[in-house]
Amino acid sequence: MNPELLEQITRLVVEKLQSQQSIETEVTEKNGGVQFWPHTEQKAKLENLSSLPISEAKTQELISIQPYITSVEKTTPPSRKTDDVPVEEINRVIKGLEEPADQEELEFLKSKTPARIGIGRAGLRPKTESWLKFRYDHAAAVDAVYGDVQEKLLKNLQLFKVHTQVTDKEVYIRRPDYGRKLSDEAKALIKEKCKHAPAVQIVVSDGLSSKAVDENVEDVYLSLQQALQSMGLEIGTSFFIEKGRVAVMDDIGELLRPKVVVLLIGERPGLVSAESLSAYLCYEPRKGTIEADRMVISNIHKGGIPPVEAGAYLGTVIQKILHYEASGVSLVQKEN
Ligand code: B12
Repeated sequence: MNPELLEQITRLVVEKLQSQQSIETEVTEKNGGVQFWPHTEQKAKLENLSSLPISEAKTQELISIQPYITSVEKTTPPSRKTDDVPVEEINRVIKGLEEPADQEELEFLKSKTPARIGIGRAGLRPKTESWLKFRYDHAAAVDAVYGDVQEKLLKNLQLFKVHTQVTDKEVYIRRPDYGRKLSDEAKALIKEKCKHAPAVQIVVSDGLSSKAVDENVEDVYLSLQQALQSMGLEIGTSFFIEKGRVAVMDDIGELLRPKVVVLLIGERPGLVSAESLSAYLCYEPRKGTIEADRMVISNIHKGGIPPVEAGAYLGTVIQKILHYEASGVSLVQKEN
């Protein structure tokens, strides 16, 4: 992506999120209730903010949240060979129920979820096209779990690679505890190469979807870097962990003693998206850190939270974590 455009987008998003945050703080202070993270309501908030005096029109043009995928055409990946398939076949929308009792209500319900509802059936079985689509999505999910992150991507982002105590993917799936611990070689390499005790340590891991990393990490990582730099926050030496789990951040905390660890990791694939990325955050993670002290921004992909926007948003969350010296439930408690 063009670095200037990236910087422009990051600046606009940070500006917008900061004004959004001040509005939320006002509302929360008035209501005095529990404050929830707003990232799942992004779209509605963006619409409501149209009267704010920041360069709205520009931002709206640059960032758009994609609607749920509903047609065969939109889910056809670019790499799939389409030369020998008629265009009208590719563009055909899965029809689903042929004579629903209430067409309008069904359309309304379908517009609210990416789940496979109202897809009809043929006798006792699913229709052939729904069944094929299911098989296709299932295969994509399996590929995402078993695949490897592209070396080229790691090279481009200058991330060196280390391993957990997991040897292969079968062990990874059966023994999550091994994926939460760094190997001895990894510990030595990290100690040798990384800056000690930075404010923010960014780590990338394939987790349960290498596809999620391939598709999204570059944009999230670059916009997160931009956001942190613009806030004057010190970033440590980033690296990649193969076959990692979320709690591996505790080992990283012990080794490097950063204030905040941000782990960009592939999510378990569902049948809607196999390329969804999460960013898990924790303030001073250590051995014995409880799950409630971690937090997550999930659903980062082109049909969910756009990666560039997620990177910028993460920057503002990190700023908050550093300010309150807490993350997760402890952060919410301190904030209130
Ligand atoms: C699997 C899963 C779980 C499993 C994790 C089991 C395990 N050991 O793997 C179980 C059922 C225990 C679970 C529980 C919860 N989950 Co959950 N979970 C997921 C799911 C489907 C996949 C996560 C994943 O792939 N992680 C990556 C892999 C590599 O991580 P891992 O190391 O194998 O496992 C760790 C993470 O999964 C993490 N984790 C799982 N859920 C959550 C939620 C939060 C808030 C945090 C901080 C961490 C966390 O805990 C695991 C152990 O360290 C996501 C959906 C998604 N699209 O991401 C929802 C999701 C992350 N979970 C969610 C929620 C709300 C929860 C709960 C708070 C539910 C509840 N009310 O109790 C709890 C919190 C658990 C915690 N660790 O703090 C939400 C988070 C929403 C948000 N953005 O804040 C998601 C996005 C689902 C959703 N769409 O609502 N979850």
